Amino acid sequence: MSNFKIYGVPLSRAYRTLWMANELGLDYENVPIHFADGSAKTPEYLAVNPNGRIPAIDDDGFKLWESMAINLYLAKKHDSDLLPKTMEDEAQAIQWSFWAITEVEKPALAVLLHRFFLPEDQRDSKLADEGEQQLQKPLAVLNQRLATTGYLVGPTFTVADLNVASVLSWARMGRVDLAGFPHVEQWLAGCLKRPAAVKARPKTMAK
Ligand SMILES: N[C@@H](CCC(=O)N[C@@H](CS)C(=O)NCC(=O)O)C(=O)O
Repeated sequence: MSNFKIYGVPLSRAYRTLWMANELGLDYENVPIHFADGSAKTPEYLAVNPNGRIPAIDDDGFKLWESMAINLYLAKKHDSDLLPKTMEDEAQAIQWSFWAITEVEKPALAVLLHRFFLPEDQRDSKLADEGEQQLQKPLAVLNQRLATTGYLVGPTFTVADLNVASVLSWARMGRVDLAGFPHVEQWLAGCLKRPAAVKARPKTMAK
């Protein structure tokens, strides 16, 4: 049994953590806490994450929650190439991670829920379309960035790419039209087919 635990089923934001752990080649135990079956609200789990949400980790007694913070911590702890090395580049990785959560996640979730995740009779196409509309501005910002650099920080894949691509995977599952954002389309496809990302994917959705 590993002394590094990742709490959360792959069909959740825990996918982000699992992807990172796979990139780093870490030995981990994936504890299948689910967001919808009450297991995230037990006293035992609330002692790990008092918010009752997934993901969270227990790294040899050190408990941490919030998916972006977990990935930044893991990249830094393992002194990986996934963490940009200068202070400025590291700050940019943090910037893009915050940006994914504040500018992209909410509309991407609306699209995911109302085109993919919810049972058909609970979907509202208006909410999905509004989500896609709200994504246009951040997608343009991302497209412009990728046009000049290929990746978000410097010339190689880093935690910034992982964090942003994992959030944008929802937009892809929700069939957001990326044709107007060719750099995003190419970059996202490349990120999501990395072996570590494929390994992290929920088995029911593997394709
Ligand atoms: N900002 C948090 C959000 C975590 C979150 O909302 N996770 C969902 C599953 S993807 C959850 O646990 N939902 C259960 C609930 O809100 O009660 C993060 O990025 O880790």
